[in-house]
Amino acid sequence: MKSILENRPQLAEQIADVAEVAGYLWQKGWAERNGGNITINITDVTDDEIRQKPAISERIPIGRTLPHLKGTWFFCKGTNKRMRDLARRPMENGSIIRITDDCSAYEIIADNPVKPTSELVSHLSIHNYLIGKGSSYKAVFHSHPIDLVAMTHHQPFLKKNVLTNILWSMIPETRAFCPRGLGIIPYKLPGSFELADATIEQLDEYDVVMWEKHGVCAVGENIMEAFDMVDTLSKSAQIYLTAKSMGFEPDGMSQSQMQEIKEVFGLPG
Ligand code: 2HA
Ligand code: ZN
Repeated sequence: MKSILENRPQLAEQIADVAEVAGYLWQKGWAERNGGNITINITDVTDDEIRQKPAISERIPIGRTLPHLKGTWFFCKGTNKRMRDLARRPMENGSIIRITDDCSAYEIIADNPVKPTSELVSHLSIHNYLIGKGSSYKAVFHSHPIDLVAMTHHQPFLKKNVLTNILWSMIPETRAFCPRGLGIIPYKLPGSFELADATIEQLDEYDVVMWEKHGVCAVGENIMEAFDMVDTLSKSAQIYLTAKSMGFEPDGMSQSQMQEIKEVFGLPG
């Protein structure tokens, strides 16, 4: 069977990046079994032929209407598919969908009728929010980073910006490359509208949010950028945990040292 990626180098490159990141998520132990999901808005790299492609699935309701998704296409990891399989065979473990014109449903158009991720309502609600505010961000991913999730099992860390400050203070790079910090969402049912809406609220302020006792959700210009932010935060979490396991509370950089980085790097916030 001919893949939609054939003779479409830009689309193929984006899917290759998703596959590369899927491999990292598996190698890092952040994506057990079917854990985690990735969606990217590929509308910019569609062509007339893609836009006219007939559906290969029925029309599947999203469960809500997302008006900013009119005329958009996404690549999505499949529900119940393994991240490690997405890494090796992205078009067998994910699919390309098009949002229907009434913005309340989607149809799969290629390559295989693989139903998208169980967190699709969160992902599409986030894409709808990003487009609505004029953002150029195209990638959303969710995974289960061990160190960061462990830190959400401690109530004092869940107060606003407590984790952000601990993680920023572990290494200058985290302050510099994750300048908006880390939002926190109290536990909510996976795949629920409540989780989707709470995530959107936090994305107004943060590019990376923790779902308490579950995982991380990050957005970025592209999938590599979104992954790099979580990877940097996870590095900080590991430094914190390593210091604790050596028997001491890490000092952390001071507020004035972090302020200096903010000024020198011209960081937002
Ligand atoms: O897709 O991680 O939160 C599997 C999940 C749901
Ligand atoms: Zn999850």
